[in-house]
Amino acid sequence: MPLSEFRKKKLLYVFNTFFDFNQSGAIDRKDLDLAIQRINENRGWSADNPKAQSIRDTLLKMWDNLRQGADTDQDGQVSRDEWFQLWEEYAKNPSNASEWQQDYMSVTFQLFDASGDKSIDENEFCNVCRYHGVAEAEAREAFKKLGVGQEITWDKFTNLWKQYFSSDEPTAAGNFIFGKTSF
Ligand SMILES: [Ca+2]
Ligand SMILES: [Ca+2]
Repeated sequence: MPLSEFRKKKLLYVFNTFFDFNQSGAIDRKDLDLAIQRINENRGWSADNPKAQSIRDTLLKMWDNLRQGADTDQDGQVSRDEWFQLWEEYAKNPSNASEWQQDYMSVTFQLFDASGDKSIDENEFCNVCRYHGVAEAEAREAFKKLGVGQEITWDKFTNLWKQYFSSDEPTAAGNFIFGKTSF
């Protein structure tokens, strides 16, 4: 089954908001450096903070794996079409995610979970969404639509995350995991 327009919109939202930071239309090393800079700003970390270094190492490894798995034409960047192909492959069997996808899911959880207690509460969720340009009211609405109660545990998160990247169902709770309520 080809990628639906709905899923393409969700994929483009993540591509534009969380990966292609310099809006060049592709993901490359420059975006990664910007991402690291933004995380440090958001958390108030200096570049030599051990947590900053740990996230930096994780993201660098993720970038290498993403490039290996998705940069089909090997031009050093991941285009939108290459991004779509990556997730089209994923959706065929979400329980068999690549190492990159598993790392990405776990890093996303860590970014939301600012306090590091393995649970994301509404304020943590809204803070990260707001930082990426989602209005606070929309992020709070999205949190409600996730249907998780007070907090997103790792188990709930993994289910919602899978839905975001594989579901064609417009009312699936997982569609709201990045704070957007419509696409
Ligand atoms: Ca870019
Ligand atoms: Ca490429």
